[in-house]
Amino acid sequence: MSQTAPQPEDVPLAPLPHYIGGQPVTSSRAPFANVDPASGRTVGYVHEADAGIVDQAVKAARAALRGPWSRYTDPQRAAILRKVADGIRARADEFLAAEIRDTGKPHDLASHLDIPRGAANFDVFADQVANLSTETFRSPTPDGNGALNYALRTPRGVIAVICPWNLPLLLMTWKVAPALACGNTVVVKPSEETPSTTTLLAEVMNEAGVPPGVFNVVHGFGPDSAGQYLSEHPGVDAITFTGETRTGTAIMKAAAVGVRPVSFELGGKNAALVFADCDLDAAVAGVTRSAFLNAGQVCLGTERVYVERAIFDEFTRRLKAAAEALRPGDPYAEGTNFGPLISREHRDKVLSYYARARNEGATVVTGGGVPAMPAALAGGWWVEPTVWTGLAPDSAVLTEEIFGPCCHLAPFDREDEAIAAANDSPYGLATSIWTQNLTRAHRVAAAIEVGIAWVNCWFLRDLRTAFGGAKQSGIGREGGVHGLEFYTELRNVCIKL
Ligand code: NAD
Ligand code: 6OD
Repeated sequence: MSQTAPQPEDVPLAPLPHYIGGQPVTSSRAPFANVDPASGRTVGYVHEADAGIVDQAVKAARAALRGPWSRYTDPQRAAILRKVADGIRARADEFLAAEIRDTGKPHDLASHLDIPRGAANFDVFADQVANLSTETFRSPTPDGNGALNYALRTPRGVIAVICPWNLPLLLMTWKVAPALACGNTVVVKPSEETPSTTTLLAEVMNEAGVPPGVFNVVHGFGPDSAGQYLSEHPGVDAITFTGETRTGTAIMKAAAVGVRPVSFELGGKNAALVFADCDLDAAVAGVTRSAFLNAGQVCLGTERVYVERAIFDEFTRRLKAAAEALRPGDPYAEGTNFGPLISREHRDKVLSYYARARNEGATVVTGGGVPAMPAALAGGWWVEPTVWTGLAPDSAVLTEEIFGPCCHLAPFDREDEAIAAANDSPYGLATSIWTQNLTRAHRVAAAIEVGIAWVNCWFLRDLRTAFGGAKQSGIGREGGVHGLEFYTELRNVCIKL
């Protein structure tokens, strides 16, 4: 993948279209601006769907369910998904440029995580569906002849896929790949902040030979726009959503009409537990990554760190140094490893928590403001990586999801005290535990109320494993066969022998 910034003439001038039935489609609502978060400049425009466009997309997806797609065998769908993966890899530079333009994230991050994982998701779910089995039972009957029960997996139908902006291609393909692997059709609503890679994927779907109408894209916002119209549309059979817990609540109300199933990956307020017996270098590096990767805009990111008192001062000193070594800058520049926040609105929200922490008497170990950036980036949505100590446990800074590059460090004396503090949250997405005591690692991992517990690592993902949150961090699990449970319906067939 090249590391050259795209030239101005590469910036699309025509608004990005929706994709319906394999064709680009425009709409009559005024296009909305696509802003580069690194510079604050408008770099393109995007068509916004009205209710009629969403209806068209859902009908195209429904029609495609009855078309050739319904006759593809599992291995045939797997083969076509592998072509989609290859298609992303063949156009990796375009995906990379689009993702960086939409998010401002460093080239290094997008080229190592977002784009390769976007492709890998199709390979993984191709493997999963090619090896999928169902249960059979030979059952006793009163006449002694018995009966054979077996389960058939059928696609759920038209799936609405509503996506966030933080890892746009990665998180969208994480849903689209299993949905298509199971024979469903999809209508995807990317975030209004990051419309580009989903639109590019529609082209790749066509190139890979995915039948028209199987993959549809509608652009727009949430309320009174594409998101609401899609989640309320009666032609949608199931909704998979990643985003804020509050948005999930609105979508769940829409899904209640028609009793449609949902799969939700929602917010978090994740805790790291750092014990005095940890490998300190690894723990500092791991917590630095988990608090500041993608400028803290990772649902799995750490905003609360509990550190055993014996190493608290040393850990704080080292985390401060690591935060101060991060290099914000041009996403394409050598050495840039810290990007901007996604939007002015999100920057204002994060800065409001920075102000609140100061007002509540936090010790600002580092950061807390807006970095001085060179002129070309001065209009972007930058904030400093920030570390606090000294806040009361019930502070909003410690109970609400900020989704920015910041974390609070608090000392603890006993393991049970650290576990209780970590669990004192309405969220339960992920945790990371740093210790070299294996027995303690198993004990603590079992005691923390989360969907994902990492020991001596963070965001180390095997895509076949279950992914999802406890409490208000989600409903259901995606990943591996667990995702396939959501994207299929089981039909039991009972044959009297
Ligand atoms: P968001 O909830 O604001 O938006 C997500 C999507 O929902 C967007 O496409 C948006 O347009 C749409 N939307 C908004 N209101 C809607 C409505 N009323 N009806 C239908 N659709 C609507 O989330 P975001 O700001 O894009 O992403 C950040 C959030 O996502 C954070 O809370 C983060 O924790 C969460 N997230 C969770 C995971 C996870 O796996 N648990 C992963 C990534 C992000
Ligand atoms: O790695 C994944 O599979 C995944 N779903 C990551 C989510 C990251 C959230 O921001």
